[in-house]
Amino acid sequence: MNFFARVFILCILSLNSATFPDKRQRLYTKVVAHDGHLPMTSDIISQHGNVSSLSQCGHACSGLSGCCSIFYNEATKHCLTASSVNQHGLLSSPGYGHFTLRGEVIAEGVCFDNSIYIVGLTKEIWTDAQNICLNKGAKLVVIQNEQENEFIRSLSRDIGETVWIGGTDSTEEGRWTWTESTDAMSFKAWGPNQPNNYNNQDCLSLYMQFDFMWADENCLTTYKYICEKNLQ
Ligand SMILES: [Ca+2]
Ligand SMILES: [Ca+2]
Repeated sequence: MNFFARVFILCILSLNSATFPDKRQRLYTKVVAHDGHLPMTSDIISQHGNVSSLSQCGHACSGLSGCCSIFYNEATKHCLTASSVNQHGLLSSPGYGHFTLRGEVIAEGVCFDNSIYIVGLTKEIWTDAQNICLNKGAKLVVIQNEQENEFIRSLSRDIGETVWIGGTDSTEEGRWTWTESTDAMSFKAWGPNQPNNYNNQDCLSLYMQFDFMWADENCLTTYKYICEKNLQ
């Protein structure tokens, strides 16, 4: 192959890599229940006209801090980027499809209330699960209220087995904290007769046999786990 042919091929290759920059680009899943509606103004991050495709609209979201949802109108080519959008407070506006982030290709994740939840599908002891989350820029889930607890329970039902979340009483027996804080937990959702510290259990799980109510478990048991990454 002569020199000019090589230069030509190199140019084509670099053009391709510019057009398709990253295999880790985000995946979007259509939110059927929200079709034909727009988010409240306070949830909108940016608006774009003349956006040629859904994936271009998704591209606008990928670079934006806090972006978790896109609204795209095929007919008008209008694209809205938004934070996580829950069902309430949507304005009716025909023609728009609502799509929500499902995380990056390497990790299945779902958005809820300004966090991305990433499911760890390997079974790990609690500290290893936490370290894997930290390496993704996340942490084991911190559950702050009933709504988040119900969301994480439904995610766990999809996983179908007990999962680790981010609570522990390893520092002081019976005093449960989230790993990011030394404060005692305020919201709790223990299963029946839990925590019982059976054979010194210091790590928090959503326990399948209790329909994913909370149970203390031995930290060296291996379970799947859920990481949480805050979007704000
Ligand atoms: Ca304990
Ligand atoms: Ca227990």
